[in-house]
Amino acid sequence: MPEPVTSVTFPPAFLWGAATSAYQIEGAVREGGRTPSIWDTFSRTPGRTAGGDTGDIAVDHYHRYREDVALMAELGLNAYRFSVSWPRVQPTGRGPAVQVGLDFYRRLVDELLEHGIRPAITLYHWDLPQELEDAGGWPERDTALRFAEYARIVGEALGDRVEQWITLNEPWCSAFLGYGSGVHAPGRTEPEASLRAAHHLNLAHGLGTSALRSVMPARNTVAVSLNSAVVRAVSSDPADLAAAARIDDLANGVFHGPMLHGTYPQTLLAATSSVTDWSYVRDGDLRAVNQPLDALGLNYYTPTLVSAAGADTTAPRADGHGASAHSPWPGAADVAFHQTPGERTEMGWTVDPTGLHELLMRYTRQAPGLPLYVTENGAAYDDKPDPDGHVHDPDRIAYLHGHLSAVRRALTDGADVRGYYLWSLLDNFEWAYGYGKRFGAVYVDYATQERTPKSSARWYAEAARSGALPPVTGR
Ligand code: IFM
Repeated sequence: MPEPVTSVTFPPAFLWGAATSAYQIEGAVREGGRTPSIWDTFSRTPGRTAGGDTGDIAVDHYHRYREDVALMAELGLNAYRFSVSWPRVQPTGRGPAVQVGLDFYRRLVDELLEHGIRPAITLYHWDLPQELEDAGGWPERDTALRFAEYARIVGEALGDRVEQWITLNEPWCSAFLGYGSGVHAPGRTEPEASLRAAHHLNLAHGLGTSALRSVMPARNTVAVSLNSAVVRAVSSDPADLAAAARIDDLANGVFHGPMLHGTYPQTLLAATSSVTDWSYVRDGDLRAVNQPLDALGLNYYTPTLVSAAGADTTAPRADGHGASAHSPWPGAADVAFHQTPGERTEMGWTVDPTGLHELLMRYTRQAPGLPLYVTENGAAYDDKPDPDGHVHDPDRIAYLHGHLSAVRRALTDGADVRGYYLWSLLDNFEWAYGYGKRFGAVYVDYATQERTPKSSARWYAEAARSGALPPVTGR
């Protein structure tokens, strides 16, 4: 249900953006000296992605970036969050950069700036160079050191023209879907390795932040984008509350603990002690991870509902992170996941804007004074053009209205939210789901690569233009 419109409008400086990531949109995987990332390898492995889909062509943004920037300008967006492909810039994950790769991003940034759109760079959105995975991947400490070198290279090349920087996107997915449940690249199912990966992603964030700051103008900002979970218990039974606290540690505390407070939660260390001894956390690591941040990025889609494993509940079981015989939650075999009641998107994720408000207020309390950005929020629906070629997506409009209303309510309640990036600008490669799930505000015909703004894109453009939310129509 959309929240009622109030008289509160968004601040004039609010960023109305859209987000994408390199492997999901660029294509051109063999051009300019780019080498395979773990997602190239994973998606080419039979059975790993729906329909065997890969990002080989994706939506061909590498060749069509000018058209895509023009589209953003036409929609009146004033910010664009994209990621740099590590194997396009530093193919082996070590050593000197490839100029052609850096030049692509320089051209993209210049095009954005010419159109008055503020670029925000994410350095790592899951496309680890395959050579680094062959050397052990994120469970290995060296990968964090390699990331810092890569961060310095990109910071040096683009720090003069890009002010907003994000080290990692959703490290939870990299660690626990990549090395735990295996539904993401590299597809490993090793609980101990997933916790090692989490620590080395934290270290990469800290070392990368320092590397960026050592080469960039002081005015630039550095943040991280976390998919912090809004974890709710099915009841106030102490066992269910304990299950929720356990998942909160594994989804949130494992990253924001060291990043914001310089420590892992004691409860996390205790709950995972049968899986790992955490001996890879070396002296000085937590200080290195705990760099002061300029902002925090939050990605939100749906809340997470849990109970104690044996709880007597009728809520259907699902954790929303894809089918696997292996759990992405190390040390939490005694927790059960449930489908939150209510309307769902094409991903099966429940639409619940109250979770976004809760998340923004949580970090307002937990990190007072730290500016917040919603760096991803959006929904997949089964969009299709009508006979006239128009794509009407009133459900997405309602989703955006509900979630932007929640942002606005958080602003009223004192959260310092500076901007919102809709996921996603374009329909694109939705990882293990392939091209079957459409998150774009702009429809892409994958056969012709033709772009058609959906009605939600027009709705969002009007919100960006006016700084207030138009009503939801057409449902
Ligand atoms: O498509 C992804 C994105 O890459 C990371 N956050 C969630 C999105 C939707 O699943």
